[in-house]
Amino acid sequence: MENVIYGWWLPPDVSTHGHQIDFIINLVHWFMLVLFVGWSVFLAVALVKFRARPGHKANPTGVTSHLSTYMEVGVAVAEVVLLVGLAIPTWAEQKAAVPAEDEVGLVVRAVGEQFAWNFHYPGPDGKFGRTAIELVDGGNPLGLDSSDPAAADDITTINQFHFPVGEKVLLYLSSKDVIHSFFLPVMRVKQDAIPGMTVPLWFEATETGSFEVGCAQLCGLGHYRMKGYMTIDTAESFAAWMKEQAELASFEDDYY
Ligand SMILES: [Cu+2]
Repeated sequence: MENVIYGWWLPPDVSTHGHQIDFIINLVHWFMLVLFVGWSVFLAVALVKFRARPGHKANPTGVTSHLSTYMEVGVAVAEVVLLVGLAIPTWAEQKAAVPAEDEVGLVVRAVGEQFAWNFHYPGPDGKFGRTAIELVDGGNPLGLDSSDPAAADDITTINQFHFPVGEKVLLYLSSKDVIHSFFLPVMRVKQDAIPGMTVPLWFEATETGSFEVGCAQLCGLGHYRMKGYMTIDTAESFAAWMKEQAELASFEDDYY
């Protein structure tokens, strides 16, 4: 899928779990439409039926049957079913049951900052190098400690997030400064990035393509330009991109 143009409804869904979220969003919207029409009709009928008119005084008592009470109880029951039967199980599956690192195809870190997304890949050794806040500077936005052997093959990018299709991705989310919100619209992923906390997320893509990474939390004056690029690759193109990034990193090491 290339060059997605968002339509009037939800963006395309290229995730394995997104249909559950879309189902709830659609169901709640239809439910709200029914409620809106129902209450609007009720209001119009009450206004006309109980109004003051020649020969009649306005009737402030209104409806005396118990029908509206039963309807309100019905609405409350439907809302409980939505929450307990649908929303909580969907949430639990996605947020509480996070797969272990050896069950996923890729482990990656994402760190928000004013106003960019930094990504940190552990490289072929599968180990993230040490990072330290005092090492953060313009050329090293994640504060990667180059004296740590595990850091030697690590890849870091700014606003470029690649991952392979058809494999689970485990992402550790954090923030360097203020609260941001990591938003992958087409993956149906949105999670606050909170300084001092590392929040695990997981997802799996069903299609390749180029999409956007947004920040869904007003995080400062530059919030509007806090935008990254997400590329869902085939396994081969992901490996090629990793190799390219590694070459770029070693070139930069030699150069500077
Ligand atoms: Cu932000």
